[in-house]
Amino acid sequence: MSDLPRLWSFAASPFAGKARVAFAEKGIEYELLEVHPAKRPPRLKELNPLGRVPVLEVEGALPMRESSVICDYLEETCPEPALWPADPAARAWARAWAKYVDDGIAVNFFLGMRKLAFGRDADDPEDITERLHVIVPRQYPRLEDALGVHDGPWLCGEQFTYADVAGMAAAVRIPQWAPQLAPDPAERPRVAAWMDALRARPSAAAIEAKGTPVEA
Ligand SMILES: N[C@@H](CCC(=O)N[C@@H](CS)C(=O)NCC(=O)O)C(=O)O
Repeated sequence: MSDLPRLWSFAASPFAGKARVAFAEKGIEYELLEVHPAKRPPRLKELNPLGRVPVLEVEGALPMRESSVICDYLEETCPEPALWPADPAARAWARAWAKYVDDGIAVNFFLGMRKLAFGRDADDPEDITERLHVIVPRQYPRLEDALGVHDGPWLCGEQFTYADVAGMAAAVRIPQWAPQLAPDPAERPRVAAWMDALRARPSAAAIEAKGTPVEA
């Protein structure tokens, strides 16, 4: 086993994807481990009692979970390039939009896809995917306004931040998996341009990254 940080992940996970994009943006070398979402190895549960990815293992340190926490750890241990604004008020703006994108877009879009791929829970309504997916475009008007504050290209203007990293998985996967949910460039030009710009970054490739399989 190498001394590189180890990221537990699976390719379709938006939150593991967020961590993978952060590693790519920082240019940090790491080892990527791939778990099967339906067959999670016991070691993952040891590292994260919730059994969720992403989890970051660093030699000699306690395991780290929660994508935003992992991003903060990367920021603190590898400050360049900075992915949070230096100004505290701008940083607060970025943090709030990162959370909005996580909760409003990523959770609803990817949970809807997961229900489609792995089936509904017993108490889910039959149209659970549609119910989750209808929430995604409802976020676009607010995002359109937010992107207008600095006039793009990113949520904090010229600086690419974790608020943008949070949108990368959806920007890559929506056109592949549910193109009907993509923003209409005529109606939401800034959101459409933002997603185009996200997909054009080299770190977008990290959304497709699959690691070394870990058997359950
Ligand atoms: N808030 C967490 C969410 C993590 C999360 O929901 N991970 C999903 C994959 S995207 C997962 O492993 N879910 C499995 C489960 O809930 O059982 C984060 O940001 O890391």
